[in-house]
Amino acid sequence: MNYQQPLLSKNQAIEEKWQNIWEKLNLYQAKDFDKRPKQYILIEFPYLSGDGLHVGHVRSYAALDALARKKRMQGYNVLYPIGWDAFGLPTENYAIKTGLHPIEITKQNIKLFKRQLKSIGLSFDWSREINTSDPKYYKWTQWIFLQLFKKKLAYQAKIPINWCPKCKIGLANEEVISNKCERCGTEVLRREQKQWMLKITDYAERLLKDLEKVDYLDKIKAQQINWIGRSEGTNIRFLITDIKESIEVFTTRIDTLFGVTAMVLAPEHDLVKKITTSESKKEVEKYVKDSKKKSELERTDLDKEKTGVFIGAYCLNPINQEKIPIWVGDYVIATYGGGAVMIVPAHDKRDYVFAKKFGLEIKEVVKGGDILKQAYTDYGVLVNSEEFNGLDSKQAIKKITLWLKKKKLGDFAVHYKLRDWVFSRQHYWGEPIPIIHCPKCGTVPVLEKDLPVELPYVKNYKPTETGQSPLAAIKDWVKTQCPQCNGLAERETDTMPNWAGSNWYFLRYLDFDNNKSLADIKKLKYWMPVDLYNGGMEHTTLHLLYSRFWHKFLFDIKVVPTSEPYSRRRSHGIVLGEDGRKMSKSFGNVISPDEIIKKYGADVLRVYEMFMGPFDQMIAWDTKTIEGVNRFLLKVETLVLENKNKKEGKINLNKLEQLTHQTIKKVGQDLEKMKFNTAVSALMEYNNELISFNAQIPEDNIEILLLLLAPFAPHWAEEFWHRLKPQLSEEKSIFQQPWPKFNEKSAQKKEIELVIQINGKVRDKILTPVDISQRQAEKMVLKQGKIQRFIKDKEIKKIIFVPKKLINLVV
Ligand code: ANZ
Ligand code: ZN
Repeated sequence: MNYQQPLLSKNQAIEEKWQNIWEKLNLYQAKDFDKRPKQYILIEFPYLSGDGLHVGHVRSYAALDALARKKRMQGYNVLYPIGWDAFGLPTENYAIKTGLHPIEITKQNIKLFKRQLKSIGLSFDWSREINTSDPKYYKWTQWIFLQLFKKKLAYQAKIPINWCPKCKIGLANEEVISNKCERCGTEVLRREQKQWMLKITDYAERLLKDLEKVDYLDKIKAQQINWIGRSEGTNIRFLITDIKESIEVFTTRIDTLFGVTAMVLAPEHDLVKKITTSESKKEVEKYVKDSKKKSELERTDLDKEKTGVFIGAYCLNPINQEKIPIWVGDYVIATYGGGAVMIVPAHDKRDYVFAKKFGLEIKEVVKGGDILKQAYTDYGVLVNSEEFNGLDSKQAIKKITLWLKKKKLGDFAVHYKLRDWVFSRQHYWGEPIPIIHCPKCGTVPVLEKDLPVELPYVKNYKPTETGQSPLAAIKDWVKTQCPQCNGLAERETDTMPNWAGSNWYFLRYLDFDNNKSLADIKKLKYWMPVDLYNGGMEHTTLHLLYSRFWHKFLFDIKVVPTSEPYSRRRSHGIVLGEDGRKMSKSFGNVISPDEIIKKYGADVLRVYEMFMGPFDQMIAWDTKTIEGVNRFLLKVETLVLENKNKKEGKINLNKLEQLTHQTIKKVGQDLEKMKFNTAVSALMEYNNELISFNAQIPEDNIEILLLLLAPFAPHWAEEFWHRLKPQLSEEKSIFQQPWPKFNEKSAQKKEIELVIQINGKVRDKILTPVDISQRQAEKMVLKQGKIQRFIKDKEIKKIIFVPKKLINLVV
């Protein structure tokens, strides 16, 4: 394609020149305790990899950079920091492949990312750079773990975990996508293993409720609400016949209690072994074994056929002492409610299918549908329910629950879908969990003064066949002294998941070299909460929820001053390949920012990514549009360089003023609302209008154009600011200029184009004052030579006047 190279890209040295000057001037350093109002703008720090930056990163970094730059110009003390999310599997896998040490790989990756970020000219405060794999950093990640342990929010449990046989690692539910390992795509298995768990469920209610306090995108809030999954209903106990045990279930529809015709236990339920009769034993055992191979998703998929086996035992319906057969069925989740479900085929879809398949009774107890055809799942009026007949479902739920409560057989209950967080990884490249196992004292925390527990050097990073982390093979690291009894003890060899370091990194930026606490409380008080946090939608139920949980915990132990970490959360859409597919090496459609910068310069890349589409929507890369952006910047260049040489002509100053103030208003407001694309198009329009005057325009207007452009195309704006003012020292940056103020009055239209029609046909247009009256308009119109020629000596029969729009003469 044939395009004109913009001046700046012809000379990349110009971009570098300004980057160096900005660095020398310390323009982007945030100042603790400064009197200006603070503004903490946070972008999710990059997860390091050998592939370097992606144009997807650039979209969100450049967007927040534009905001940070504008806020500085508006007089805010802006903190826009950056660091490295450095622990995790990709580095470890690369180490296994190449034999290089993860520390070495991390160093190389940081170097690569840093070079790329700097080449884009982002206004990060580099003095606060952090790295989660630095022992000085992870000392505090371990410290937080110890506090969680002391408050019993970190505990060990033997649980069925998702096990990736290829990575040889336990995965959290969130890391399993359609029953495949998120990282390598291998089918995930179930396996019992002792794991460290974090009790995020203790915070479920607050994580849900406090969403009211924050300004998150609606879809982000909705995802968190669903993930937490709060559900109100009734807990109820069914006594088992013959033995002194009972089954506890949770139901949201206790109004259907008289319609229960079976009980189904999860295969993992403790009672299954205990109460299965000898006739059913063989079949039940096989069923339980087979179900362990299935994923939760497979088990609960509504479209999959329901399976189950009668275990031979019965329980009693507490409301009428009816004998209820007990089954085992794998669509019941072991870890929700009580791990058992009372089956009401008439009023629940799954139960209906289950009952049809196994010939269970379908007993209608709520009127409203045709249960011969399908389950009736809505509320209605109770029937076949003895003393509760005639009540509507809502009343019945209350009354029946109170009845159960009185008999001590049940009560109102709230359950959450949220589970505790599996916090162990059997891997090398993560924070060691600071725990010591002592044969005498049990599980003992490492003393705080002994933190950090540093990762020892190993030769082989491969997880062991037993599934233990490679740390387990370093005998002299594992062997240690118990801090309580000084006896021989062993270190915990599991490490933390890579979410650990990213849970609290935004706090460390505020006090990155503090060795006494994770951050000084005064600094935290000054900067927190984060004013704006941007990151991917894929992090909504993982990182965003986890970090809110840790923050609330830190708030409870008085380490941080706010109960929520982020006041405002937004999300960017991903950048797809030119073919509309997700960028991926295997599709060969990955675009590196390096190649674009080489071809067009950093500012074209930045402006293009702001302009490509609405920020929160995903969008395909498009070379044509980038050419258009290139031309736009070229036109700015021409305007700046040639305005002085233009002849002085007649300029409609009213129109110019109006246009200027409308643009200031639009660009400012759109930036605040993160409508970057429309802000850029307003700048394009403004630029076109300035050119269209075809005469020399006042320099003020060009200054304003450059000031408004500066957050988007910083190098460009800075360079032309200085071209415009050759006497100005290079140390006087455009970014030290105040953001242009707009004047509402000036932005309002003073003149409009009135359309003149004759017999409904457009014949001419004239400029008139906005508030011109019909009589004045008539007078003006009839004076127009062109109109006179059309009318000649015809009689004007009627005049239609639409204020601010048109006048129509009927002749
Ligand atoms: C009887 C019943 C009758 C139900 C009816 C529904 C309709 P949410 O809203 O998701 O909380 N349930 C309870 N524990 C379960 C488990 N461990 N695994 C699978 N399903 C379980 O749903 C609560 C409902 O899900 C409960 O209400 C129970 O079925 C089922 F006409 O109880 B219901
Ligand atoms: Zn001990």
